[in-house]
Amino acid sequence: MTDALMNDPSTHGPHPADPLIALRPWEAPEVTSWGRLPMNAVDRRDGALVLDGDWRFQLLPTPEAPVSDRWSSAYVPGVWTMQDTDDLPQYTNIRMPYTEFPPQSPAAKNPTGVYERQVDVPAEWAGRRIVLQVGAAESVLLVHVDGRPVGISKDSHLAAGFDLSGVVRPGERATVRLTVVKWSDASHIEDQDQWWHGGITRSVLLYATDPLYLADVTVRARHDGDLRVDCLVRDASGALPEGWYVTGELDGHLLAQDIGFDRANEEDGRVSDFLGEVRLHTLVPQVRLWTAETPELYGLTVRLHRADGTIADTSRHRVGFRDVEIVGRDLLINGERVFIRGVNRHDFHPLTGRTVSYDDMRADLVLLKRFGFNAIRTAHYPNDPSLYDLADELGFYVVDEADIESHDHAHEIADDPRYLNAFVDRVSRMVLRDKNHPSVIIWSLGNESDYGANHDAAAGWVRRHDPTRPLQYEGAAKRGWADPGLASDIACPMYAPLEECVAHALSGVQTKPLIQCEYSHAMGNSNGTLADHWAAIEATPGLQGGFIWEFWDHGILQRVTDGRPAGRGGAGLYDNGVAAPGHRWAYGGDFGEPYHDGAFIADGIVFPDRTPKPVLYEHRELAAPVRLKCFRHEGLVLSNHQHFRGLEWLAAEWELSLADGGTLTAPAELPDLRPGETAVVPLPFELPRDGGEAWLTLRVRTAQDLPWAPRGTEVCAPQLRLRAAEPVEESAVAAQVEVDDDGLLVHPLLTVAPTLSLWRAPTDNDELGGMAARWRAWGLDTLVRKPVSVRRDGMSVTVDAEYAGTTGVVRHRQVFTPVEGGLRVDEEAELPDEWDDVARVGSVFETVAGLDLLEWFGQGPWESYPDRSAGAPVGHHSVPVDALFTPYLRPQESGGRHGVRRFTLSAPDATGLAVTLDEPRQVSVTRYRAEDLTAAAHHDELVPRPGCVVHLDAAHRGLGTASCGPDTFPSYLVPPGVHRWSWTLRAL
Ligand code: IPT
Repeated sequence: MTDALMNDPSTHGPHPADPLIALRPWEAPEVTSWGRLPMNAVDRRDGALVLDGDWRFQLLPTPEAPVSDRWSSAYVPGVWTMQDTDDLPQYTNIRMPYTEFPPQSPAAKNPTGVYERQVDVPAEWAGRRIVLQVGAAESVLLVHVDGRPVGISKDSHLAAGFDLSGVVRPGERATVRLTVVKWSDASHIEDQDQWWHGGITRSVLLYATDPLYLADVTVRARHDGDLRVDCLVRDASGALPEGWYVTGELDGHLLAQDIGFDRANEEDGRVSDFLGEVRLHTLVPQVRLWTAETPELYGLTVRLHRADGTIADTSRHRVGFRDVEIVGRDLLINGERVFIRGVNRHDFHPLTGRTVSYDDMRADLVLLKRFGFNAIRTAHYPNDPSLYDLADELGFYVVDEADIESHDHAHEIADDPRYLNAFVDRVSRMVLRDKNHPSVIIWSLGNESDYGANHDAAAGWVRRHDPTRPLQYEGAAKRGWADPGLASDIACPMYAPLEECVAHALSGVQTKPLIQCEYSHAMGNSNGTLADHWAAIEATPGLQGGFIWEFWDHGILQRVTDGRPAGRGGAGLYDNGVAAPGHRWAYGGDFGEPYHDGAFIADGIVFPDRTPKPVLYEHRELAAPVRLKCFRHEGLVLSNHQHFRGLEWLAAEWELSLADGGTLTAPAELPDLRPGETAVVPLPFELPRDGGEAWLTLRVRTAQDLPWAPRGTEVCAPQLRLRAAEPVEESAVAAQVEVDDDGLLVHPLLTVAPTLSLWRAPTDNDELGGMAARWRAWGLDTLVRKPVSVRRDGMSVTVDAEYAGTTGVVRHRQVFTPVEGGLRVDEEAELPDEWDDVARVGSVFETVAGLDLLEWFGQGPWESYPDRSAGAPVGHHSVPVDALFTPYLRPQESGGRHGVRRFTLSAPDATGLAVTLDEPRQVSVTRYRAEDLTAAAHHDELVPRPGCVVHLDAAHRGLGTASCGPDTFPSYLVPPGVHRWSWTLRAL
């Protein structure tokens, strides 16, 4: 290639002779980069030219296809798969979207985006070192400036810097071309369970430094106040000038140069001047420690001076003093064994696909804080840099995970020497970028990539470079939770059955903290048994928590009309978890992908618009910083269940809920308790003699405005039962109960009479766990009712019926008895022994239209199920019927309320019906029959019925997490045999 050709910005390229193309770096795993600057922890965002915005763009069918002069435009940062190209998002979990073996990619179809724009290089930058930084590009980035090849980078989730000092001229205009190849050798190690995209997903910057610059700053801040700052100084000329020096200042307090460090390096007599290394040091007296509960940060400024004292470069850091260590089988933060209440988080957005703004990330973390989370695993790659700043500031423990997942070809790649570079490159660059964040407490080598020599190589690098943090890797841990020789300091299984975890902790052979890297799979209506997990974790030394899978439902906002992603224009076209009319949340297959993994991408604790799912309230309660226990008759026992702080940041109020007497409140004084301490406090209320069942709740709220919650935000609501319900006998009165010839109740408020239901619209857990298939095989979804006899016995009518499935018959009896103001229904169903695990046993009926408000006494107000009800306190609740339903992306059983004692369903004019149950029961009131939900694939396909579909369940199966992980526990199953339940129905 001639110089003239290379320098001509108008050249249509990449020219075939372009070395960046000719080398075919997209199928060379050994090539992780070329011309790329070393990663470091100096933040250059301040003062940089931000090159975000519309770039000239064209999408080529392959990287070698000629670039034409037909440009469209694309927004940077952004993926082209969400921006009106023909290359649409595709979702696969484990399998690669193509059949080529690593390191190959599809030769004939490899979408390649060419981004180009002019940049005016500021004239003031004359004499300075000029760097282009591409925040992230997937999966291979090729950089040209003015037609000249500048560099190559791989790793779709880390930035790449390129020195343009000799390439661009200050005061002149340069043409920057970023070519992004979608499929490459690197795709095989970026096979994470998420949408496949192509593009530039984080900001592009151009910045300048003095020729003499801080190449890196490494901060070590220990919990004894010891602060060490290692600085790496470089000069663009290669040789360092004479006389430079570095100063540091921590919140106004000057750091000293560590002479010992200089002396230790003195051997060749030239020390720091030659090596460009210098260490600053200080000891901070009475240091305020950083923890997730107390995210205390100090401001550090590092200045690099020229010999004449003038400042050549400055780097600012926020420092958190804290220690992480493993002692025995405990992970300790500042010497304390902490519980890890974590979640796995992807960089996801329903409009951009992958690009997340600072405000988005802040909203994610604020929400997690409000719901009691204290930890994040950056599944499965380094997240956007701001995430770590926010985690430092708001208080989260972070497991920082490298961008390595070779799921489909895990075994081949883990030991493939061609990929050795990539493993070490990805892990080391993550560590170099994120090492100064106090929030990062553990490094992770990646996810689901088997275990091989490549992992050990990367682990070796980390252990040497950063001995201050443990590292983990699930693929290694799985070879033996206690084996000290493996590349994991944590036993970090995924979806391990709770009993196995407990058994390991009790076995006497445990050597490492057990913290599940993934557990409690949140797909659809899920997260059953979370409370059982936490009861075991808190009671069992050796267990320290885990990371729920996962934060997001990755539903992409899609226009139903043309099937395309709504993209950035879709802002505001969703509300409360639901897409606006004409739109839906797309999951796998919705973009016509030939291979996909369906709704498995919708497995988060929040909807795609970050609307919380009911499980969050469960989690919030399980993480409660204040707990309440009865203490005989002397009063109540309050405890501080935090690790590091008192209760001074909280305010509380007592609430007494009486089944038959409304709700009383009284101010509460929180005692001064250190972590782990308890105090006995007197009962705040004289319990009235009347009022029936009585529950005492402590509503705990934030006492001041906090960075993550305004004052008054509820933090938890621990509850105790003070008095049980008395059984009520409803005696028969002289009145008529009307049933038709088939024995079906005729009632003016019901459009469909109560019948037996054993079926629920399968949840994702029911489907993927195989339960739904069994239920269908038994015919539970198509039971055929056959009346056997209808007998009048005094005032009562007894209706016997049989419900036939394909493999058995249920005998069902309903006895209707008139009672004061209405009727009582006593029901009995006998299930055959073979039907040993059904979804529910109960009654279902439908009401007239217009009954739009549900008011109940029982658990609530949010959705709850038998194995997910710890966060739904008993009380008087009132919710519009339409708001009871949780709009899971793939319709399924939804909207249930556990522990309901009685309810009314009313119209605005206060007419309606009242139901009283014999015991606290699972109840659901929705606009949909189970069959409506079963038939729909997306929420927008559901057509609400005018009346309400009401289920009253004698027994309802737990939810479990069987879509990926253990099913619910046996105690939450619905057993065969006889079930009995009674209820009364009255008109209001
Ligand atoms: C595990 C993956 O690590 C995670 O990315 C996600 O796919 C999750 O499962 C399920 O949603 S791997 C699985 C094979 C246990």
